[in-house]
Amino acid sequence: MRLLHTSDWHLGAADGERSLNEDQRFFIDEIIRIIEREKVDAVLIAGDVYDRSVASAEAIRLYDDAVTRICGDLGVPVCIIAGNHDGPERLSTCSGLLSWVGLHIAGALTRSPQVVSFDDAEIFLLPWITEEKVKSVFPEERDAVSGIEDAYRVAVNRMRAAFTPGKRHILIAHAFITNAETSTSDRAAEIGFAMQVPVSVFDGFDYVALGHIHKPQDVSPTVRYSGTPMPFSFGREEGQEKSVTIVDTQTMSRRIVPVPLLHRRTTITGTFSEVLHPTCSESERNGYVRAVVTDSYLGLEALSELRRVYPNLLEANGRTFESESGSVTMTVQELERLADDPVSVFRYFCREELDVSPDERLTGLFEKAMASAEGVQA
Ligand SMILES: [Mn+2]
Repeated sequence: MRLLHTSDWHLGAADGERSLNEDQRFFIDEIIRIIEREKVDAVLIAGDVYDRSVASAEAIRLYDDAVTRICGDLGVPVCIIAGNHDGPERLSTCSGLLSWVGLHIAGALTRSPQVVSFDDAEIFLLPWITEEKVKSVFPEERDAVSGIEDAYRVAVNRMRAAFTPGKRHILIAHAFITNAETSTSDRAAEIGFAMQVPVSVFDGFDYVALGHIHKPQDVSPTVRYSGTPMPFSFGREEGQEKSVTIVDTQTMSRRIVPVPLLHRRTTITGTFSEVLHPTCSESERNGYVRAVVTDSYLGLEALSELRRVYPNLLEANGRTFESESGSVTMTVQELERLADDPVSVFRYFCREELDVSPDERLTGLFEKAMASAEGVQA
């Protein structure tokens, strides 16, 4: 059978105040097109379906639409595990009932392995776990578990003991494997070494479909991160091609199928004049842009000039007065918010143009002047 492995959809994610719903709707359509074109028999989503444990209404609509089309319209089963961003109970609402129609969801760890059986393959579902979770589900193992690696060994050993001989054994998991390469949007990766597990905990499976790390990569010949279907950060993720992985359980060969993006992500660096006259492609200019201006301070006028060139500008970074070499990053929303609050504009002006931080007396005088100007207008 042909399995499509994807992960980290982070439905409901935003960049600052910019909603990414449109981008997420776009990649869902693309993935559905790939499922049809590649004649996929089952879809594996390896955690972080949602960006937050209490998902927004719009995020739930996206999810509902995606699984209804895949499971319902196409009749292709979907196996989902909860990642660290998902609310396990919310994600797995009615999971017993939904498995009747081919939507298999593992929200929280259970004592007996959660497994979906197909003709030639068994798919084991291991949701995001912590050391404490494993100790509470398997109290008899309490003394044997010290650290996350032990916790994984306990959970995965139960699965290996349940293998049906003669079938392929596939695992879906959401974990930080030692030496995996991270991106800026891998927030959980910052938790550090205590959360990392060696790849050897997954020995014995024919394929491990991982989620959690956003860059697509092989961790071992049988263990792979599919990566996210779209970039969520500037920096290292800008150059990554996003994709899904298709695994053939007969040959255990796999193919990486690129997922096109609605908006690319690009950092444009240069003097203000260079940034205003970019040499980048149209798709980069019209995508999500971070402008890094090396020779001037950015105010509202500069921002509106930048926006004329970059319709989807998300971040602007300019020089600061505080130190000669320093720079200050502001999201577009922060700069826009300045426009709604005259006192903030005044403070910004004093800092940027006069190199002083206005004290209370000065801001008080400004407010008085504002009030009297408004009085004149009224
Ligand atoms: Mn995660």
